[in-house]
Amino acid sequence: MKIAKMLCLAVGVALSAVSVHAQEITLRSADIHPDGYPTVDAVKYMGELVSQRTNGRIKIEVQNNGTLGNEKDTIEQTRFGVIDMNRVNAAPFNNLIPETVVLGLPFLFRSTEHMHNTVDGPIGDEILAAFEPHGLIGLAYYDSGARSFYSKKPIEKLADLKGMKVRVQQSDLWIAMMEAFGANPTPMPMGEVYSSLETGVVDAAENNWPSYESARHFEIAKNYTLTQHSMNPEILVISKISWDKLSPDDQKVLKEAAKESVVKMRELWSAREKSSEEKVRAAGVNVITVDKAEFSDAMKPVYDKFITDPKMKDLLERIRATK
Ligand code: GTR
Repeated sequence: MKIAKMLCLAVGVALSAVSVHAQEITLRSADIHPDGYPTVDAVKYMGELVSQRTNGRIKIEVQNNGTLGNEKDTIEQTRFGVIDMNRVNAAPFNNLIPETVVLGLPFLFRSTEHMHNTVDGPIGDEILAAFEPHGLIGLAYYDSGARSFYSKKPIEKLADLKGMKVRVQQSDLWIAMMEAFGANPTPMPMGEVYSSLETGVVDAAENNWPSYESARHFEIAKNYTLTQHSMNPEILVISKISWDKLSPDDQKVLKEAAKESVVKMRELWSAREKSSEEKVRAAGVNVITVDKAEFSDAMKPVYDKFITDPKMKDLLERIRATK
């Protein structure tokens, strides 16, 4: 009788372990971009891989279009486990995680290849590791091209930015950068830029071709000036609270799928950069080329302000030395 009871207990424990193990998990992932934007499709692709590799047990549900809130707010919600995953640009992490600042520094990356070699190697890993003490696990970097100004009045030289009200991302680095360009920075979430341009709260903003196109800012700010002042990448994170609930095997599946989604994203990105550029050019946007040296020469105060301690100096030097 005693043995039978013990057996029953053992079977019960084993069964409950199985059911805990087989529990379905749905990870909600935030993104401000619309359907079809490369960041959105990349995380969906990662979700397909994860679902295949866990026999449908783990799913990623991408809630894009900013339905979960603006980037700064969703970062906080991700830190507290309200949102599981988040694809955000590096900029809104800057004030929280100083290591991310180096990635957005003006005129730092010499080419897409230089940026890839930096984020794909030990420097990229080191910056992702800096997320953990802040309740986030960094999973991957995605491309974001180069950011350039767009404005109602054409910007043809540095002096044209003088006193211009320019929307920037919510980051002290970006505020300092605009001040160094001579502009008047107005930080705000991306979702407010269209109406702010429309009503004259700002005269200009800056972004890559795909965002300029997809957010339809080209309809109001019809001059796009190829300053290409920053190649700040996108970052995919998962809440440490959600991460810690996963088994080491499941964590491995997620990490690998995130890495594979980077390859896919880069293909999607280069195609989208071209199609977005074509679309806005066809819509009659005035594309302006400038003397980039004039703009980059004005950036010394930004480096002086943010690259102060030995750790940041070392990071910067290693990025510069990367091929
Ligand atoms: C886009 C980026 C977004 C957001 C946006 C912005 O290029 O993909 O995550 O940072 O720029 O300017 O707010």
